[in-house]
Amino acid sequence: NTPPEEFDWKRYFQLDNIYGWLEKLARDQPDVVKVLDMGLSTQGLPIKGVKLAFGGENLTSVFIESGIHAREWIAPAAATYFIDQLLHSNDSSVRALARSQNWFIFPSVNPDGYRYSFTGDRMWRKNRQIFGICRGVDLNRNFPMSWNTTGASGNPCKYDFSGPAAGSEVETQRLMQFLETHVESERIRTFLSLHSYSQLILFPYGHTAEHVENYADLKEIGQLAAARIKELTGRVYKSGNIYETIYPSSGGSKDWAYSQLKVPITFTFELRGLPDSVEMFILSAKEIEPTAREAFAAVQTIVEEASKR
Ligand code: ING
Ligand code: ZN
Repeated sequence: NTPPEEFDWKRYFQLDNIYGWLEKLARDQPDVVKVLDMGLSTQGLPIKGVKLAFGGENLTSVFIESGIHAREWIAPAAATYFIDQLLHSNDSSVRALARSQNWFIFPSVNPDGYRYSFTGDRMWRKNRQIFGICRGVDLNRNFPMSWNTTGASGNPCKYDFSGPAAGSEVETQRLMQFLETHVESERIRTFLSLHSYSQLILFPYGHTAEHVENYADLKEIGQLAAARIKELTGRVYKSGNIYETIYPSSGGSKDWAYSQLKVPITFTFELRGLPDSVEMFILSAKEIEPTAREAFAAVQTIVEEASKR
């Protein structure tokens, strides 16, 4: 096992290494970093994350969920980069950003799937729940928001199986419970989820082409975030609602957070690569740092812009 001192953004790390690093951050800066545990996965792994709080009264919070799909390894890697920047960047605008919010960041909310993508099948996406001869629920189709209406399968052998019922999976339940119990007390006003690939900055809805009430704001913020990335690394990201920009899909975490919990600013990132390129889910480790860096700049834009509205 890699000692947490050797954690970096030059290669992909397994769950134990990520958790070991989070624990070390909390030991190093106990006044700022708290390790949180949402509870156990289907196979009994803890779902750990951190709360970063530099102090300050009545701050709003940003919640970041990552790794809900196992094979999208860049997502947990980017989440850990965000944590590192928020704690250690010397850039004054990043320091101000870090202090302007409390941060809840969970790098791997599907730990069973993530582990299996290292030990069994690199292209695994779902959790590892057993259904006869097939396994796994697509956790990003399992939330109780227009559950199983479009862009999801009722077949447990398919990659987008929505589960036997809305909210059936313990990983979904842990995430919902954490958010339900913290959304008001911690004033969570921004919800972000990290995925790959496609270079998109997506907002609700996924189940209908109907525009959300604050569509104009989300569209504008998303476009500013994409412009920030273009300026920083030259990469082209597009922004829009899920339904019209990527594909119809139901039961996603962000649609649930937006509709049921009324979190007004919700985005899903689809990080690097592009469809039909050489690198899609299997993104070279050399890409971790630039991908995470551009995504973090986009997060900064989103949080700063949202606070003006
Ligand atoms: N894409 C997302 C997926 O779950 C998405 C797109 C995002 C759908 C948010 C619904 C909500 O299919 C990938 N690559 O996983
Ligand atoms: Zn995904």
